[in-house]
Amino acid sequence: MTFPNPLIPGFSPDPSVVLADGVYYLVTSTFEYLPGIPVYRSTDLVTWTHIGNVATRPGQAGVDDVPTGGGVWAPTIRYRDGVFYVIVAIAMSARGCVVFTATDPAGPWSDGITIEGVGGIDPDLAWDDDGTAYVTFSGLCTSGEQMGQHLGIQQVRVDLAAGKALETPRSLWSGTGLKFPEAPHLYRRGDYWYLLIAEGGTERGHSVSVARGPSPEGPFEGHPANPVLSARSTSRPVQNTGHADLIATPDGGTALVLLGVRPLGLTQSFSPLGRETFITPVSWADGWPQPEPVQLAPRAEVVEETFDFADQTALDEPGWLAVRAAPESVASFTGGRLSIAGRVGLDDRHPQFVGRRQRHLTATVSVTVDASGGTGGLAARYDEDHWICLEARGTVVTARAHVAGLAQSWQATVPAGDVELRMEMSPPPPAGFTAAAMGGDRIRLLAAGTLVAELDGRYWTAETCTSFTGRVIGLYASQGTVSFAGFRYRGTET
Ligand code: 6LW
Repeated sequence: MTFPNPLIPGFSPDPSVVLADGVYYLVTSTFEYLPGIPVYRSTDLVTWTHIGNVATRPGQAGVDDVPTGGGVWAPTIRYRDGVFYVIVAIAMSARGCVVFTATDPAGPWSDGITIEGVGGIDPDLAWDDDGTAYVTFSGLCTSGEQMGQHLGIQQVRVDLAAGKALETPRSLWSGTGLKFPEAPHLYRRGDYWYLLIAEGGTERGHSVSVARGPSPEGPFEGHPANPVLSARSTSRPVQNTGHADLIATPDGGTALVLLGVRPLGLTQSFSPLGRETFITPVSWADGWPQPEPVQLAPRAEVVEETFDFADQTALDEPGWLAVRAAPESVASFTGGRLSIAGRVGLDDRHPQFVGRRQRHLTATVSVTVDASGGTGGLAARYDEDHWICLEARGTVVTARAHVAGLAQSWQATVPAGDVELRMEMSPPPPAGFTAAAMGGDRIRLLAAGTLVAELDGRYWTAETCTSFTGRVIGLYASQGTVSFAGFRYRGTET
């Protein structure tokens, strides 16, 4: 089979996928954003629909106060006896390792039960023939002097209903010696149990390694040719490939669904859309999986989305996100418009912002805004330290760029009443030893059709922000009440 790549573009890290009764379901990480854990559905592993989210109600994810970069890390989705399970670590939160269940993956999902005794990240869930449930995870010290130290791949047998580990964690494997052995997944195939892991860290060293053993508890023997996949020290267009999950393809083969980035510029340095989901075919030799290097194959399509806020269900579409809050708690519908009451700026950890993932390197996003009663407009953010916006207030529009405490602004005057704010993103020029060709994407900020600022997007990328997420573009207010008549997104890779 050939696949489009990225498979799920834009802010879609740590994918996990399951096949249930002939249908594929895929989940990814969301960190401090809500709703948490998007669920994508496909019947052919090629075309995916975002059908819902796991954490849609207050308290399920418990990310209201997590530090930036914390929250929902690396969910695993599995299916057994008519029930879907999502197991996930809520990092830097008391929620810990949580299991959600649902009979319909579109939701609703359960409130989630914490599994006591799993100390780490990236939990996987697997069952052996007699129904024993195993949680295999990446041991990580989360407090004290050893905080942040990786302890290798560990495992516990668990009682899922009681939310308890049935033993103290056992060490399974520490990988080949590359840093950060993490993202374990455990599978049975033929006579072996396979333990797939990521190593090398989630940046350019990211790699996939595999071990196998006679039982889910091991002992595990590593593949002599590990890592079986890595883009490190290559010029491949898809870098950071790792954090993978194995899946059977519709034609009877195997594929690896995994995380990668698309770094732009002459030196392949900056990835505007963050970590995305890719897929690559896997062959089997001597009982070992051998993934092919990940190919770049963007879909030749133009995606156009228009949200008319006269339709009060506009925010029900599952792709809307807000920061440490549910989108519907940030915005409301009044007078055929979406209105946002602003209290704090975009540099706050709880901004009044609702947005959507930027999913294409070439994208135009625009809104129609009335800022006669407040301050707000259109923003693109990675986190509270890294964002850009077009901020309307009366008849003045200010373009602002914030990067790690550095700030710059540009101003324009616009007519009173409704004004169109627009951001245009496009890849850098393809060649030439120039700052532009070495940089990130080009970002143009326009108000009422007039260019207010043009920026090098390198400062809002996976490599320059530590927030683990991607670019989210949307509407915000920082003071008073700002109303929006519509939101338009147009994206293409061609
Ligand atoms: C995730 C770890 C990783 O838990 O990054 O890329 C962490 N892999 O496995 C956050 O996404």
